[in-house]
Amino acid sequence: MTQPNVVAAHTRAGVRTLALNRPERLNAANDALLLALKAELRAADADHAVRVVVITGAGRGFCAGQDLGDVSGRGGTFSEHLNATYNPLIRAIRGLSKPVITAVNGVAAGAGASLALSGDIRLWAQSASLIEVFSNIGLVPDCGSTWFLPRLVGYHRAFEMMALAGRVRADDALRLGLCEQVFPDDTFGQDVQAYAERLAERPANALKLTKQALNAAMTGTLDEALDQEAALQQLAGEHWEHEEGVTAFKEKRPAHFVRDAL
Ligand code: LHQ
Repeated sequence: MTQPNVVAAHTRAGVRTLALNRPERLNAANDALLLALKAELRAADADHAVRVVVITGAGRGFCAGQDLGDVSGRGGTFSEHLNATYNPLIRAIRGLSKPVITAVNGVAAGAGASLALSGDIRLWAQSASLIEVFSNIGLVPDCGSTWFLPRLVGYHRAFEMMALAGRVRADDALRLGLCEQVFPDDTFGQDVQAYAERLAERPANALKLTKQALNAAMTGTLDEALDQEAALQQLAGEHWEHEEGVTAFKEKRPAHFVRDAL
């Protein structure tokens, strides 16, 4: 069962918000938090009322990475730890059939930085920041940072960020493509909810297939992408969302993509 004390969940207007909830540790991750977050993601994926998932942090931090007070004595090797907890979580986010927004309300460090980058849409508060902090403690970046970051900023800038563990602030993050939007701190929660609700009104099936296509295209060839697009377009074209979109266009009215069944 999910422990509500480590991940707080609520749903409004098709948007399920999952707030990492260890604010006194800047939401540093322990096993309970990681397992709870993964369980919440699985539940959100299965729930037809949920059209968008938001991951954010309670308090002034987003996520300070692995809880360093929880490492020694936990048993297992580093790679076992990653394979058992963090990696399934990152895979769950990338594989979720619904858009995931990472709403970065404060500092995102280490595995927390990877988590911040893993969303389909990344929204930042003005005071948020990201630190590839791993080298400060003699570790290599994990949880997908070595995959996400060079694709966003190129090899050289990624290496510099990882080697020097500098803090990237919101304006630079926007310029570098680490986030899509920056909102003021004092309206961040409302702005994220409004953005997510706008996304929730989009055609869910088309977005699911788009996410699938983009994820595959990130590692494939043009030939593979063309084949994949043709296959997925067939599925999209047979879905009621397509008919609704075309009908709405012809009738010069907004399309209505929210129905009980997908
Ligand atoms: C924390 C943490 C934290 C515990 C802040 N743990 N308490 C690693 C190992 C194994 C396998 C899996 O993968 C990984 C991946 C990783 O994530 S490695 C990276 C681990 N994270 C870090 O090294 C970050 C450590 N934290 C910091 O560098 C700073 O706290 C940052 C830059 C995040 C924020 O600095 P400040 O805004 O100045 O806050 P603070 O340092 O005062 O922290 C506030 C409190 O949170 C403080 O507790 P206290 O009781 O003194 O108020 C910190 O001890 C605690 N905290 N991060 N990761």
